[in-house]
Amino acid sequence: MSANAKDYKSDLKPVWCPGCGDFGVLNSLYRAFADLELAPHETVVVSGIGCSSRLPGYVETYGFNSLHGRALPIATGVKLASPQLNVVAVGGDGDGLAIGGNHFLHSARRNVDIAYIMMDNEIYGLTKGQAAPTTPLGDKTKSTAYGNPEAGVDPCSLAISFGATWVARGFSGDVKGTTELMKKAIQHRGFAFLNIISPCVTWRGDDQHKEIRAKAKALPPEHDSGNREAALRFCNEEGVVSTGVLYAVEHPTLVGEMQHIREKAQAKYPSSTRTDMLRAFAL
Ligand SMILES: Cc1ncc(C[n+]2csc(CCOP(=O)(O)OP(=O)(O)O)c2C)c(N)n1
Ligand code: SF4
Ligand SMILES: [Mg+2]
Repeated sequence: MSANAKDYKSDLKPVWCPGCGDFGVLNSLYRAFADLELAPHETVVVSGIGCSSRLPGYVETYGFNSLHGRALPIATGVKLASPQLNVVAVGGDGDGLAIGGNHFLHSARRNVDIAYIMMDNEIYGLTKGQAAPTTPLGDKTKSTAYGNPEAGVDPCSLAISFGATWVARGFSGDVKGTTELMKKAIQHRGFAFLNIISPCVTWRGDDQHKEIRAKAKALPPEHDSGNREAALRFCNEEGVVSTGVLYAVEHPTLVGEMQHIREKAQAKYPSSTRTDMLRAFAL
C-alpha cells in the first residue's frame, strides 16, 4: 500500500484559530501515518477534551473524542482489546497533566503499547485561557492576573520518572522534525510520550511562537538516549527547549505481559469458558 498525507484528511475542516500550533501537529500526523503506510481501518486516534483534543475528527481513521482527561484509559482499553491496532492518544497539557495526570502516571508505568502525543501550549485554550500545569511561574493568564503563583512542570521529566520507555520533545513549527518523532513514537514497543510545544496564539499571544522558535535546539547527536540522567538534564535546561528523542529503552510491555497471562490461563483451562478464564486470572 502506498499512502499520501492527504489520504488521512477527513472531511471536517479544523476550527482552530488561524496560527494555532495544532495545525502543525495535525500536518505532521498526516505525514507520519502516510510514511508508515498505516491502514486507516487499523488505526485509532483517541483524545480527551480541549482545542487539541478535537484532532481525531480531522483524521480519516477511527477516532474517539472522549472525556476531559480520559484519553489514556480509553486508548489502553482499545489496545488491550485489539492489540493489532495502531493506537495513538492525543490531547492538551491540561487534559494530560491536570485532570488526567493520574492516568498519565499509570499508563507510563504500565508500559501500555501506545503513542501519546501531548500538544503543550502552557494554557487551557478551549476554556479561554486559564493557567495549566505547564504555565510558567509568574505568567499572567486569565486566571492569574497577578502572575502564576505555581511553578510549571516539565511533562518529559514526569514521563521519564513515571516509567515511560520512550520520551521525546518536538515543536509544532518544525513539521518535518515532528513527523520523524511521531513515526518513532508509533513504532516504539511500549509507552511512547511525545511532548509537542504547540503555541496558543489566542491566549498566550503571538510571542509564544517566536519565543519557542528562538529557544528550540536539537539534541546533540552524541546524546545517549539510554542514559536516564542525561535525558533528565536535557529536559530541564535553562533557557533552552531541547528537541529530539530524550529517552528510549526497551522493557516488557503491557500487551506482551497480558498475552503471557492469557497463554498460561489457556494452558490450565484448555476448553475454557469465560468464567474459567476469570478464575484462572484470580488463582
Ligand atoms: C470533567 C471536566 N472538567 C472540566 C472541563 C472543562 N474543560 C474543557 S477543556 C479544558 C482544558 C483544556 O486545556 P488543554 O487540555 O490544555 O487543551 P487545549 O484547549 O489547551 O488544547 C477544561 C478545563 C470539562 N470539559 N470536563
Ligand atoms: S484558543 Fe489557542 S489552542 Fe485553541 S484553537 Fe485557538 S490558538 Fe489554538
Ligand atoms: Mg493546553
